[in-house]
Amino acid sequence: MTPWRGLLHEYADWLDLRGVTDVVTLLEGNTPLIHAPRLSELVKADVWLKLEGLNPTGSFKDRGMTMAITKAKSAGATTVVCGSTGNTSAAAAAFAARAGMSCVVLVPQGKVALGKLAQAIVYGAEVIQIRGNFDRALTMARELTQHLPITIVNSINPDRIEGQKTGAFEVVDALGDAPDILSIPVGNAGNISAYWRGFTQYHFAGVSSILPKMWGFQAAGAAPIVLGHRVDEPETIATAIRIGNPASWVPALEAVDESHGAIRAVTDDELLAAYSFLARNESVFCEPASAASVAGLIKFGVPAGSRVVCVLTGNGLKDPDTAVSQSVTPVVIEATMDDLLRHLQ
Ligand code: AN7
Repeated sequence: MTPWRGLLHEYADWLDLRGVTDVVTLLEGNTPLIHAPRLSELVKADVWLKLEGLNPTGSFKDRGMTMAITKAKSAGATTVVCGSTGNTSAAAAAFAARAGMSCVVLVPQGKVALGKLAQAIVYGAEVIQIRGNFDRALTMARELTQHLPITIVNSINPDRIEGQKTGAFEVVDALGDAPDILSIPVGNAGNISAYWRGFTQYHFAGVSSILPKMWGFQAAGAAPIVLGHRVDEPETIATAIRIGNPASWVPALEAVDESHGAIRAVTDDELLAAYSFLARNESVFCEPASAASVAGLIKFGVPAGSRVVCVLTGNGLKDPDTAVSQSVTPVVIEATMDDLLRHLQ
């Protein structure tokens, strides 16, 4: 077996690699698709989990970033920028460092999970916290490209979506066909659009016999697509998807319409219940936003016996504050066997 060479090499025949001279990769992709026996039993379906938290920077963003940074570098760019709720900035910082490029990230002050902020800083990006939310950060990142010679690597950059569609390829490659339902958290709505592109591309090339229904889930406090209007002050514990005006709103709706899917909302309580369920029952520690895909299945149910893939977009270690604050604080005892036995009895 030849070792995994990263997405741009492995899926070269399926990607638009025009103009690419030098591939920037951290050997992203090839993430596990694991069966979820307890969740399957709970929802009476055959549920699988795509562990995107096992990418090099701990989220699915690496798929789009290998492509975006590769293309930017090939085009001669030396600096990239993104607005981010955290994961995009971690991935941009890492791939930019690998490419020898500078990276500027704009993040909402106080609303980025600690691990993600740490990543962007340690990878050497210029991290700027703004007194505003993600939507404002994205607007500023876009505007910055008018003032400085800098390439934007948010998902409004088409190279991002092109790279992220490989998630769908891997699902089909692992299962031997597309699932009946693909369940996925929705924030800026790039990933649901990217998966749909991947599934349709494979299907029309004859690789899969079916197309999945695309089920997207937003956090109830940040659910513009569900509500049908922009949310000016989005709020949710799942800071990754604390987004009120998704850039890929239109393609996401197309994916849902064409696939006969839906975008619905789950509350923070529902999402946190799914987050704990996954950790305790499937030994999968994802970040809160990722659990929206599972919370949605539990809340709305699925047709009996269907095959479902939930995309768990990011690693639970990214957000230690939520993990700890949502759990019982570990007890402290004297360092004696008496105390230990007393506590355990
Ligand atoms: C873990 O990092 O928007 O619907 O700036 O980090 O494609 O936006 C992150 C989004 C889901 C939503 N799960 O995906 C960012 C950012 C996790 C995420 C989403 C994000 P999109």
